[in-house]
Amino acid sequence: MEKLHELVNEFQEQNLLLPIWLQEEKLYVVNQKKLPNTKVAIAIQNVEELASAIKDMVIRGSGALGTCGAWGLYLAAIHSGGDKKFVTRAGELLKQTRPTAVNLVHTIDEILEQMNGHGIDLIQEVEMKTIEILKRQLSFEHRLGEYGAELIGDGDSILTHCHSGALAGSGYGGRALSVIRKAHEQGKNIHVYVSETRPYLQGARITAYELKEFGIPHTLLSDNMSGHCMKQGLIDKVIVGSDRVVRNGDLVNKVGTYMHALAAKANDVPFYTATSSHTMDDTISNGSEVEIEYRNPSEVTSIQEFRIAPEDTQALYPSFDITPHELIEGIITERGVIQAPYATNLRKVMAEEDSLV
Ligand code: RUB
Repeated sequence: MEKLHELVNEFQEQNLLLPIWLQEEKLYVVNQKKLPNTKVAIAIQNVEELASAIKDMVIRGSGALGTCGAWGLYLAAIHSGGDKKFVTRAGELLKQTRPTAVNLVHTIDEILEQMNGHGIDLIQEVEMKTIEILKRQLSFEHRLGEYGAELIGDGDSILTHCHSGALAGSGYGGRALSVIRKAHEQGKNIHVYVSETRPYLQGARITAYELKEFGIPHTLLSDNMSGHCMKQGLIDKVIVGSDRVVRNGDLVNKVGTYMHALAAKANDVPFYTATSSHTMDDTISNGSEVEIEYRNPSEVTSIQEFRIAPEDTQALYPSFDITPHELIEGIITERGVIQAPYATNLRKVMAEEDSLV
């Protein structure tokens, strides 16, 4: 049986920016809060520490949170003394950390549902499933990247929002940046506009960092500039990631996505989301049913540690928004690019899982 350590070695030999990995029975997580100025990984010894790292945004992004689910249960399994309930409780704890990225819940449920053994069998089962999930997630990035890159023409300028890249995924390019990275590797001359993504600055700090690492030309914009740049003809396409896509094709993604999609529609710029089948939530029929995650308003009144608003200024921080499916030109997945009518076509493509994956 292949061991997780071997898989990590294999990944480390590829040109990946891994957000999380295993070393001597500890997990190491790149502290995304410190990027781009410092690249430092913190050691995680148990599931409680992993849950805190997720809540505290040390690691984030829907693909990476999915893999955290698998890594966390593996960590729990090796400390469980073969007790299934211990692993189940760890799954429950992790599920409560961030409510929006559905990948986390899907991964945990997938492992828990297949757990039958006890003792050493339990550890092996969780390890095998973790290996399967990690390989699958990475293969999704390459495949959706290839499908998405077909939409990109030589000379295109692409706007992306937030950070949908390697460190938010499995190390190649997550979702949006997998598409962009493939197009770049195919020799297409592309330029990426990066919206800074207030208040947490995922775009300015992490997307710009990754694009620099990949050698892809890019320009940083503050979030309020996209409409103007589209009107000026500077942007040919918008490609963002996705924290969740619901049954009718409505997209849940980082707050500000909706605003870019509206500007794109008004300026005839095609707007795409890059996602995977594991980010589809068929328990929800449309975006209005999704409960929006609110984070600490102090992140709006300050930029990192620097206060920008007067003391006692009230602020609001909805962390995600809903982009209605009417604004979406296509949903890029590892099974191809899905187009409207989404309610029908998403269902059709999801049902074809076995034949396509
Ligand atoms: C998640 C996040 C964005 C990405 C999703 O938010 O980064 O929504 O656009 O991209 P947070 P991906 O930073 O609050 O975790 O689909 O690659 O995860």
